[in-house]
This record gives sequence, structure tokens and C-alpha cells, in this order.
Amino acid sequence: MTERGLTMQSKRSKNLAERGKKVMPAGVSSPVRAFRAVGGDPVYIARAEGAIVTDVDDNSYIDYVCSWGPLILGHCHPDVLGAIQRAAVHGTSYGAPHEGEITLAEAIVEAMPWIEMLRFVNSGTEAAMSALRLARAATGRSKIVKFEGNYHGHVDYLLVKAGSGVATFGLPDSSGVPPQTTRDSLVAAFNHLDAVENLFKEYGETIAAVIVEPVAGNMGVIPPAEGFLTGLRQLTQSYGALLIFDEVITGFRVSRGGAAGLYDVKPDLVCLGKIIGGGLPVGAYGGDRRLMELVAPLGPVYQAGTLSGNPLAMAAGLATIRKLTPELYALCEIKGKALQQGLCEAANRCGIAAQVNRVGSMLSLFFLDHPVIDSSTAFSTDRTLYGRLFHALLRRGVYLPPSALESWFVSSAHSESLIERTLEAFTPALQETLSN
Ligand code: KE4
Repeated sequence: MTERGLTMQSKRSKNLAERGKKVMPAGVSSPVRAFRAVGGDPVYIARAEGAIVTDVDDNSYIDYVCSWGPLILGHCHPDVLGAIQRAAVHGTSYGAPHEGEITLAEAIVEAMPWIEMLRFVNSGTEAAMSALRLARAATGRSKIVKFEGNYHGHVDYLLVKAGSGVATFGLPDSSGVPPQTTRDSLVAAFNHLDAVENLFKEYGETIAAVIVEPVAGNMGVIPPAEGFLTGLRQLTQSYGALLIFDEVITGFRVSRGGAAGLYDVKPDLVCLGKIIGGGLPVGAYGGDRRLMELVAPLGPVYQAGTLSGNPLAMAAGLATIRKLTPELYALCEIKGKALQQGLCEAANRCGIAAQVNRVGSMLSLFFLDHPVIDSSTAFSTDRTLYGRLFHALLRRGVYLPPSALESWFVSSAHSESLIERTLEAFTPALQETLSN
């Protein structure tokens, strides 16, 4: 990464933004990328390698977005690139079964034995949608429980008090979702077990499933409170509902066994994505064999996908998870902790109250003087301040998620010196932000 002054060139990005806006909503393929939550126009990325992304004006940045989670090994890891290249010369999609999807499924089942069987899909949204359809079929019930600030993709009936881009835009419900679509979607406060108990007391026998991000990542990072996940497990069991862990972010991120492995709470169904595709489009849902055998063509629950299990995503995912050793997680823990401590110390030095929540290599910074434990605390963070800090750091070569309500990601490619350079940039960036 070349040293640069604070003035960064952005001419080409601005031209691309103008071009893009003519043919794509806000010139982006996903809302959060448009910088609406932090202001200004996005920088358009030209290339990436390791922990560095470089925009079309040749500005390089230490990247803490990491494609929103998939790139736990960083960009263009040689093993992942090599696996994609070796697969690509034999074809990009067969629309037929092949060995690569079996091998990846076996690797996932080995790492998460509470998943006895799984089905690949092409996104986290599809994984969540399919898992809930299966839960409704298996229980014969319609209602589902989700948590305010949790985001499970853009399924109509889950866009109620969602997190990520929906929370960022303050859209408690997306337009275009007819009211009747969400009448079976119940919402509780994350980490508030009593709220879930009350829903079960009122609707218990009609609830098909509880779906939860076991570590919240879409309202910023919020770890589960002591006993929260165990409580959900006990409640769902006692009322005959299924427990679904949406591990699209946390799967293979917080441990090789995801959050279920880390906290030793076993769900009935798991949604996966991101890391298992190594940066290519992927999702998966799986769990108890009895449940998965209800999925077509074995059973009556229909779900399908043209590119599901495609050879390239399978190869990239397998190459990625094969590198996820205890040593790699230990290193990511050390780097995540160093970043967390450095951010807290810098905020303290600058006299601004800040909380940094972290689980392993996923973390978030909140400008608040009290712990962030649920959506109401998370949503009260100073998003304007975050937006100004985002740009102050961008000018200093650090690329944070362009929203206060997202997770930062540290990869194995984030060297100690890059963490140090991030922290060296953070204090002056925060001082500049506070002085404006
Ligand atoms: P996709 O459909 O975007 O592949 O996955 C949806 C999804 C499901 N579950 C969880 C826990 C997720 O975090 C996501 C998607 N994550 C967001 C970032 N918070 C993707 C970024 C974006 O929307 O552009």
C-alpha cells in the first residue's frame, strides 16, 4: 500500500458512480454499499489482495469489510484462487451432481456434526427462507420468532425490524411487503429471554421456529447474553418449536463449529453462507437428518436452485475451510483483541465514550457510554459521528464498513503491522472527527 496524504483522488470513482446510477439503483448491487449511512459516494474497487483493497483511483485501504464476512483468509488467497482456477477449467456449472459439493458438505458436517445433512443454495437469504419453510412443514405451524436487529436476508416476512441495511435506513418494514405477509412474524428483543418466554406463553403451540443470529452481526456485533442461547434451546424444546441458528456470518467465523460450537448450544437447523463459499455466491441450510429428508425430492418441501452447489463456489469454500486451523483462529483472536483494545484506548485518549463489542475476528465500535446488549442500545449509537470517522479513516487508508450497524472483519491476512497502522490512523482520524 503506497503512503498517501489525506487528499485522496476520487475522480474515476465519481465517474463510475455517475455511470452506475444510470443503470443500477444508486449505482450499486446491494444497498449498504452506496455509502448512504455514512454520506458521500462510494469508492469503486479495482482490485484486492490479502487485507488490502485498491480503488479505481489507485487509493489503497486496509479492508475491514472483507466482502461482509466471507474472506476470513483475505482477498485472493493463493489456495482459494488455485482451487477456483482448477475447477473452472473443467466447467463452471453442470446443473448436475458432482463430487465437489459432496466433499464440501462432508467437510461442513465433520466440523458441525449437529448438521447431519444439508442442501446448498446461492445466498444467505435463500438459506434462511428454505430453513423456515422446512420448519413450518416439519411442525405444521406458521408463526416464526425473529429478533429486532437480526437480519436473515431480504425474505418478505423476515423484513420486520431487521438489521443491516434495513436497520441502517430505519426501515422497520420494507415497502412492497403486504401486511398479511408478516402477520406470522413475531419479533422479540435480542438477549431478552423474557420477551421470548412471553411470546411462547401466548403463541407457543403455533410457533414453528425461532430464528436467531447466535452472535448478532447486523446491528453491529452483540454477543449472546449468558444463558440466552441455552434459554432459546430449552423454550423451543418445551413447546415443540425448532431452533434455527442463522450462522451465515458466524459459521466458521467465530470457531470451526460456528457459534453453536463456541457456545455449545445445538440448534435443529443451521443457515450458512459467506465463508463456506470462499467469496463466491453460496448458502446452505442443514441439520437433523429427519428434518432434511423432508426436502424435495425426498419429501414435500420444495426448494431448488440453478447454480446451487456450483463447482466454483464449492471449490472456493472447500479451499477456505481446509485452511481454518486452531492456529488460524488463535491468531485471529489475538489480532481482533489487539484491534479492540487499541480502539478503546484511542477513544479514551480522545475523551469520547466508546464500546467495542467483539467475538473472535468480528467486532464493532459504538459511540456510547454504556454496554451494547440489544437493538435499542445498538440503535442509539452516534451514527453521524461514525459517518464522519468513516471518511476520516478512508482518507487515511482504512476502509471500515460504511455503516455503524455492521460488523468489522479481521482476516488472517491482517498482519500485526496492518493492525498497528490502523490504530496509528485511528487516533488522528477520531481527533479530526471530534474537532469538526
Ligand atoms: P445474503 O442473501 O446477502 O447472501 O445473506 C443474507 C444474510 C443472512 N443472514 C445473515 C446473518 C447475514 O448477515 C446476511 C447478509 N449480511 C449482510 C451484511 N450484514 C450482507 C451485506 C449486504 O446486504 O450487502
